[in-house]
Amino acid sequence: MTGRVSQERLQAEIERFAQIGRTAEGGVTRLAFSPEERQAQQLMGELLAEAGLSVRTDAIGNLFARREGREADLPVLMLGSHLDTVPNGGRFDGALGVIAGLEIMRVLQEQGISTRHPLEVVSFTGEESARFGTGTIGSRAMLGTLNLERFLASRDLHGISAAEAMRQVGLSPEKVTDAQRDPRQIAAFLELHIEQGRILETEQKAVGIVTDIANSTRLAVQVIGRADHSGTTPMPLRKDALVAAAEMVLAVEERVKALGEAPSVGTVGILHVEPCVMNVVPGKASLGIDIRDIDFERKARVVKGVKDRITAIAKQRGVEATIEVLGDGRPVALSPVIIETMRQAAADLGIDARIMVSGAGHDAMNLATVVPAGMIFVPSKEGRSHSHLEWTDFAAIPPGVELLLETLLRLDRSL
Ligand code: HGY
Ligand code: MN
Ligand code: MN
Repeated sequence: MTGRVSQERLQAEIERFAQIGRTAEGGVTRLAFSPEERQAQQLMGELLAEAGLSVRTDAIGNLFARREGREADLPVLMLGSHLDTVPNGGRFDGALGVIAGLEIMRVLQEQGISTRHPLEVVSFTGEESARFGTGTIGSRAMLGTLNLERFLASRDLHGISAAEAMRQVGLSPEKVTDAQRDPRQIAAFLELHIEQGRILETEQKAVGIVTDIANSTRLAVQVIGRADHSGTTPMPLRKDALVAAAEMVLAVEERVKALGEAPSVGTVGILHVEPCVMNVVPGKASLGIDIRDIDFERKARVVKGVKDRITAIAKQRGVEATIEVLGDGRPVALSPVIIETMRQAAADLGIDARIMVSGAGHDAMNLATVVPAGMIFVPSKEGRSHSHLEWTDFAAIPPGVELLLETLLRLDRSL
């Protein structure tokens, strides 16, 4: 049976949350631990409370809303995603998954449906790595797998540490360990998300059922050359950090293509130059590199190839290069039981589903290491995401939310 969720309500909430951190171009900027993220969490908490749930915020800033079940001592069925975004990002990435949880709670309340398991809607904080170079902060803090010391010391573009950013929005970094939860409290985790790719749109499929989530290796590279006068330094005598870095950027692309396969991707998303003035040969350059794959060993081969090239380029150009590994995530397989439940539910509901992998990282990849986890995708227009042009037709959202609801109800009966 479909037709339970309200497309109008989903659209209204997506448009309402899109106003929090709205940019001039119509995108959204709600960075991790920013006032905008806290404002969105606060509003979501109020709406979930209106839907009858009891709401709390944990020590790292995750929002949890609980709906009691008939068997209170059962572990919770958890669903949700994140409300933070990349700078000038889209209104669907993350927010859709939390708003879908709100919509499902509203439907259960309206239809007087009770469940065996208690349910929890979660909005994890800091899913995007955009601000501090490491992502899925809230879900890893909850699972106790976040390197707290490194995270709290990490700094954003303005030199603000994560600890300071937390204090600025009323959170206490010294209490972050209180966020840890015993995974045995969680029966399963479900996340609805936009695909952020082109497959569903190209193949005209209504939803994606995710089997695996790619994970990333993130490298911070510092290139130290020698700042010199741009007018008086002959070319053969230069130690130009930016030219070396430029060669390294091209080497990332070349090594991924040479050593990887279709799911292998590599991106240099950050490049800083010092002193960044036209009459000085750049003395320093720093790069942020993101390499991903759904195959851990293949990703490791690509990462080694990139590191070797960086070292060779530095040697050849007489500059120094240091490589710091910010993160080295293992790709994750999602729960076969949940995948099968979703596949069967989609067939029964007449929702055209496509089994697929996720090139993007999600909180589900952390939950999946300790509890049964599943993900559902809805189409992204032209695959665009992490851009103000991110779009999903509102009519394309209900099938994903219906499938999420039906999967939740089936897991409630079967787990
Ligand atoms: O970067 C990612 O894959 C996700 O969008 N946070
Ligand atoms: Mn994202
Ligand atoms: Mn996301």
